[in-house]
Amino acid sequence: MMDIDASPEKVVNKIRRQDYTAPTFLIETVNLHFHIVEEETVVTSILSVRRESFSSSTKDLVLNGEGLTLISVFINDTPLTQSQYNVTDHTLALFNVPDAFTLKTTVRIYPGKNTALSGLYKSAQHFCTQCEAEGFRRITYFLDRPDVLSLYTTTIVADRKRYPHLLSNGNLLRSELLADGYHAVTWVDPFKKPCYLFALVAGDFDLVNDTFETCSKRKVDLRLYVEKGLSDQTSHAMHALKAAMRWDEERYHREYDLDLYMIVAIGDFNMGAMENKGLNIFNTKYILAKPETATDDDYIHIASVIAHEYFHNWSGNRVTCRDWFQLSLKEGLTIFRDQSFTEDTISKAVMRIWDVKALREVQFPEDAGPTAHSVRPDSYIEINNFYTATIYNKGAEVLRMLRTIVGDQVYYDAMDQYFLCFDGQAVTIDDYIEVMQIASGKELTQFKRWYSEAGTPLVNIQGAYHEKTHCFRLTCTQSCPPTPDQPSKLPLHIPIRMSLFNQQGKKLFIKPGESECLIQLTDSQEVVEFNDIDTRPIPSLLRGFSAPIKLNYAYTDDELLLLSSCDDDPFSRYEALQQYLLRLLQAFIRSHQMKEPYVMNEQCLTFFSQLLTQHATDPFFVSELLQLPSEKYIGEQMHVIDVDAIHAVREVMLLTLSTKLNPLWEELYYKYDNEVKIFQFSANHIGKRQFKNACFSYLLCQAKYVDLAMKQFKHSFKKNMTDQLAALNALSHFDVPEREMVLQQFYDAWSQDALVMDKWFSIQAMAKRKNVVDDVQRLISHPLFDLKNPNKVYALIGAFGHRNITGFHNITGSGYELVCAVTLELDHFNPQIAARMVTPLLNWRRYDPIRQQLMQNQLELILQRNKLSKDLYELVSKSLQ
Ligand code: B3K
Ligand code: ZN
Repeated sequence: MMDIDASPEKVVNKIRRQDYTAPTFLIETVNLHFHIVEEETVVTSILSVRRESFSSSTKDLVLNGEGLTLISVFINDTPLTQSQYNVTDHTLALFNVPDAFTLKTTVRIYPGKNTALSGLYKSAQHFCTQCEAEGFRRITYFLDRPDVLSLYTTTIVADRKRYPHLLSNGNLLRSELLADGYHAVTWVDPFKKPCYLFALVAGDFDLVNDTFETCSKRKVDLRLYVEKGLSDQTSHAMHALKAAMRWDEERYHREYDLDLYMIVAIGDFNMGAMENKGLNIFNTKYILAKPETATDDDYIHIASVIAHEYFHNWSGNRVTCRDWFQLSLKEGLTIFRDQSFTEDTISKAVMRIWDVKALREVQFPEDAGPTAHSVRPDSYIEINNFYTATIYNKGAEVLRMLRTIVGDQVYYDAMDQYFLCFDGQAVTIDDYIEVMQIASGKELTQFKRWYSEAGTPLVNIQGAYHEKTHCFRLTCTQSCPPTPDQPSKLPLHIPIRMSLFNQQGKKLFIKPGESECLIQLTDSQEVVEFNDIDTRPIPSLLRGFSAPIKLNYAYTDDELLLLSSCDDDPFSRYEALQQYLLRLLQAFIRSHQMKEPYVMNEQCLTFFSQLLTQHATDPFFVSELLQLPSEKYIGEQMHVIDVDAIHAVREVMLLTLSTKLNPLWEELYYKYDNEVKIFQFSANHIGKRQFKNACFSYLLCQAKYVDLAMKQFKHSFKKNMTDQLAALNALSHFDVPEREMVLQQFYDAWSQDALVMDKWFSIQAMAKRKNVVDDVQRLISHPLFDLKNPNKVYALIGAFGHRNITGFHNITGSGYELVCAVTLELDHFNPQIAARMVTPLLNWRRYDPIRQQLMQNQLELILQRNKLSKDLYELVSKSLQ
């Protein structure tokens, strides 16, 4: 291993939370002028600057700026001489400035050459921006930090034919025609904002209009801009937007504040979307949908991202973050809000299960690995590395716990207070908790440890029933494993919702009239007693997944199966069955490793067949119950992740369920196929389709059903992407001529549709095939693959590295080599995407010695690269430390 002891701080700058100081200067107004021509853009900025703190020893103003060519700099209309300022790669320092002044700078930038997709860049023929976290400094010199809030006026000048739509934040002030076919448009944003929320778009789009009447009867124009010819794919997004606007009024009393809400869909975008004030910029993936090209999952994710960005208007924009360590203040809160929205509008049960699955498969491993960090981190090298599942999803879970602890009514009242108190300000997580504490009258000091301690807590609960006293006693012990820089942990405030069931599956009263209670753990060990319990009960613990923890309770198999059929909390019912299945799989894995035979028990088969008779009550929920624990989740429970054993036994279990219950799967498949013949986007139809395709995928464990898959492929062709993709996916794992045939047909039908082609790439990257690495390598050279387009990289390389466990971890190491080679290439031009690709390698210590060595070799290769980005350096060096 190479010497990486040369402390990272010396190599690159580490930013620490404790070093925060308030800005010495504020920028009250910002007047921007963009002159866009093909090869370059000239940006003139006029800032009214005021000294805020007189305590600083220096009279200089240091602005951030990256990759800018400075043309001129004036203070109060006087050009500065060389001795009055200094420019470096990252700053513009102005010496000895007055206490209040107007600063005018003019810079030249090259959006067409901006491949990092941060700042102002070109996507297809359009210009667009991405400023969060630190992209604004790539547009003009500025105090690029979220606690500098300013009023913006933006004028854009560009060729009228090529760029008929010139957009920025706020309301339109004027537009005028200029000489030589140019036009100028000026926007004014009446709300103060940090520069990360600035946006500009220039291009030729199809425009879809709608309106929304707010709760106080104001009319808001809704505008959706998409690539020419795609306006037939916008109705779902528009519908979701209006639903989200209404929901936020009703649930959180938040009304929209501008006359205009614009969304622009862009094909080249590093993330999902961005909440710029009044002008959201979206990845096309989270806007465009029609039944023949988008799956039900796509529809659901679109609604959730649309809602997420809309909700940011209050949680993020009106009340923003003081510094980037507070990122979860807006992201955790907004995820929690969008999760509640999809729970209310799609399915409470299934959305909760999906959210917990995502947390366990992505956030738990992150929290147990070398890049583990707390929800409010203490330091970072590259802030873009901190848009993580911990900040987003664990952050959301922390707020969900808070709501459980203070109660719904207090929570929503406190949220009103929060928005009222801090409107127009940049605040901290402490400020937020303070509001909750005052509103609830509850002491939340210990609860705040959730923000400072990394790692997933483990709660062991032991139950003891005393026949004589009719007392049921639970002994709860909490602990949390060490994480980087945090060798020992203090106990957390953990809310555990629970109920008791008797052996017949009947829910018991814990107190008169109450059948559920909330245990609030605060010590390392605590005992909770329930009296007057007639017979030994079965506890249903952590209902609704009331805390982001791992919980152990020594249930018998029968108890788990009883809860799986009787628990009235859908999450706990799902969880009981998952635990039962996990146990079976773990036993199979042990046998597999000892080269001993393993057989499926009858009890499980009987349970599944009974479950299948309950489809009618909620097919969507039942389709979730039918899912086996994922390979990732099983792996997470193992000390050394044995990818081959996990895959082998899981496949055996799927095949056994498939063959043993064959008639049932068939019967139900045809029944539901018939019921959803005509596509409808409704919770009811989605549920039925999910159920039908769950039956379908069990059938397709057997090669004899290839014909059925061909039939579904043919029937759904150009009609229904959910069914189409289910068929393509099923066929992609078989070595049969039909596989090539459908891949070709799919390609021929959709080669012009970039988003559908992403699916085509992903399906092949995720196939359970021995030579999948060769397929991925070959697809990298496919004419439609483009390393510069993030969606393509996520679709092919991301799907392979993150979602094809056996393919990526194949024992030759060729999967690792491929991903590392692509990562290094990406790092030359888009470090943010490179950092996303390298993550499946970071937890290398969890695997067997051979794989460990192979992964470590690749990581070292990356670290040896000259001119490595801060993004990759931070992740890889932490991983190797
Ligand atoms: N706030 C943006 C994420 C920006 C990521 C910058 N690397 C989208 C969102 O979370 O809503
Ligand atoms: Zn967000």
